[in-house]
Amino acid sequence: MGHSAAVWDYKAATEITKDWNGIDKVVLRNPGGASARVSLHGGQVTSWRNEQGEELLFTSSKAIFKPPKAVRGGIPICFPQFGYCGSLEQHGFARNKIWTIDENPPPLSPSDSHGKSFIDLLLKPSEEDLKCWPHSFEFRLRVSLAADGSLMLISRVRNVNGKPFSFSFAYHTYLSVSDISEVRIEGLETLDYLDNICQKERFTEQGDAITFEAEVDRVYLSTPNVVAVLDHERKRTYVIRKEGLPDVVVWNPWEKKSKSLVDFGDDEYKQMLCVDGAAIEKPVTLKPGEEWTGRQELSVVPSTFCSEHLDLQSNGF
Ligand code: TA6
Repeated sequence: MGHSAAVWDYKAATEITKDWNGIDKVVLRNPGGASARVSLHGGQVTSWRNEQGEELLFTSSKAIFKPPKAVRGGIPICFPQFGYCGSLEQHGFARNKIWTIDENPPPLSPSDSHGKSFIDLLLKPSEEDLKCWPHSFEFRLRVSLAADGSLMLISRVRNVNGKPFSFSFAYHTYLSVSDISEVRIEGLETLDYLDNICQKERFTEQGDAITFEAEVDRVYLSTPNVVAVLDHERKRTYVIRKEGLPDVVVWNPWEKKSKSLVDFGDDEYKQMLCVDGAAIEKPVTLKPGEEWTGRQELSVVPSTFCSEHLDLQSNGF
């Protein structure tokens, strides 16, 4: 590779190829050898690797790579509806659509570009979409990989409609973990959550970190902007920083639900955990011309970097 960081040509480090369905996919690289892959099918991040080439996102060995169905893994985007909270199909239609590359996006702050490999994608509703969700929008997604290997997703949804509209949203983030029974989440203690296993009944989380010994399908409410997922066995901590996303979805299908999913291996629940920055409880409402931004940054720190240092109370960015 022979590039020193100083002259690393980030633009050249962004490669566009085609997958076997002939759909464009983008590969982002950084000077240290980390990489990320983004498919234009759903604007879905399908891979995020560290400098050692280790995959940090889970993808099922049974995943179906046949559009329009979203691939079981990576980071599908739930928009304009999370789950079945509305009249649309589960998690909305954005994850099933073919996005385009946005050659001339409205500017973001310089720190969102400087020293990063990135790609800008755009989704606009088709005639078909407008029939089931009659609201004109422009959804701009920037995916960027920084020199420290962190992965940032910035979504900007603009209302280009004549009337206000509301939507819910989630970055459905499939994290790869060593052994789910050894994983804990810090930052959601004592918070209320809606339990999707109990008809969305509202409960309050105990005072301790969240651990896993059964199916979990919850939406944590009014969460801090930093949450940590500690994978002791891999001595790795995922740090999730977010903005404009008050809720956090936590999902592990465990044994029984895993068997009901065609594109998911029976035992794969042991190696994955979904922790999603989301806006669900209070849907986002945009007046004509208004724009919403939702940011989620994923980074990995060694587990020795214990949560006290993570300042889970900080405002994220
Ligand atoms: O909360 C996560 C969730 O809504 C679960 O209920 C489960 O259905 C999961 O998403 C996966 O959804 P999918 O439509 O991708 O099978």
